Amino acid sequence: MNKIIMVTGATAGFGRAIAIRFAQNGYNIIITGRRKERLDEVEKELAGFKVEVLALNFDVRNRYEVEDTISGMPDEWKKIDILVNNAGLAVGFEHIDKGNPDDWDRMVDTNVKGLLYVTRAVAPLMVARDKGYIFNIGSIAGKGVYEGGNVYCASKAAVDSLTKSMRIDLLKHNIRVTQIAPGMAETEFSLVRFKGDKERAGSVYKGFKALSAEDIANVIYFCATLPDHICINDLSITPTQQADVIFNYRK
Ligand code: NDP
Ligand code: 8X3
Repeated sequence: MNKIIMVTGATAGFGRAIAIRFAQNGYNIIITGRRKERLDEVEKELAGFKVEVLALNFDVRNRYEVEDTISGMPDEWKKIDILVNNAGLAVGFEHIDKGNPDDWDRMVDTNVKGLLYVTRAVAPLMVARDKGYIFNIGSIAGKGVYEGGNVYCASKAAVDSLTKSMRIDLLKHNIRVTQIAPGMAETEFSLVRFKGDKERAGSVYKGFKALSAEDIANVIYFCATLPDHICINDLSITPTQQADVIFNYRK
């Protein structure tokens, strides 16, 4: 019986790369996302690896949709070995006095509440089997702050805090919990943050070699395949030319 991994936000970036990395290694995959066409494309791509794929089209911000969709999965898919809470985004870059509260809602609702809703639906399935592994995708922006990062940084600081707390709560159930905190990685992240402005998004990654989605997928695969008694608690991963959220060397 193949192991099962569920990856939220698998229609792009880290989520898609993580799904592919685990499919290459024989895991059955549950992928989720809002964009149905993209989900269908990734589903087809994964089927090429001769594994089972379940594509779930929901918005992590919608608590009832999350609960109904996950509780409605066929029983054989409920034996989730690994959950990757990856769906998330930054929207906007304004100073706090000029920020758009709609952008703030999107970030808090997705990065914090969405992660909680999915965890609340999946963790009991792991507790019932007394095993499991949860990865939360935080950010180095959750460990330090930068100008204009305000609400995004706060949402990722919440992920940092929740990860530590979940590890304690799930300790007696043999469930590993790891935070992955990346620095700058070239995905659709900046395109979303700058609301479709390709030039501005592209300029974020100029003059140095950014991380790729595959880099993050490889690190997660490494953690997940360590012996069961080892739990990597927290990993900050930056490009070599990025020291932290402030210092970044560009040629
Ligand atoms: P992408 O924009 O490339 O991918 C984001 C994914 O999240 C998409 O699949 C998107 O799918 C999904 N998503 C967003 N909102 C929702 C929602 N409400 N419900 C369901 N799915 C949603 O960005 P990344 O791959 O870079 O980002 C993945 C995670 O990594 C995020 O949590 C981000 O904050 C974090 N991160 C990114 C870094 C970077 O530099 N790229 C660095 C540090 C952390 P869809 O739109 O189809 O719903
Ligand atoms: C994204 C990383 O440094 O661009 O979470 O904020 S950073």
